Amino acid sequence: MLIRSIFLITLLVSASSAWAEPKSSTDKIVDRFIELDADGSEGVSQDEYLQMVNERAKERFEEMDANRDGEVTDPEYRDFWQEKKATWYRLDR
Ligand SMILES: [Ca+2]
Ligand SMILES: [Ca+2]
Repeated sequence: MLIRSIFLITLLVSASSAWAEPKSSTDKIVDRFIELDADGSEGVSQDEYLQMVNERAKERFEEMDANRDGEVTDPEYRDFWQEKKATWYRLDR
């Protein structure tokens, strides 16, 4: 059943790519950027861009502020950095 499903998905994917040009990695990145266009103007305004930046910064801050008291202390940032460093640079020190 699983193999049959995988076969059907593969068939559908290859059939759809027969008439659609495969997207380059740049196309995919541009598509993701253009998704920031919240008002449908076909362009990303500074406000639309800053909205995304602010959301990401807020998420990052909440990740750093382990005890959720609104401040990131030395040990909190140290822990955050150690964890991120290991993920980003695949180091374990
Ligand atoms: Ca826009
Ligand atoms: Ca804190």
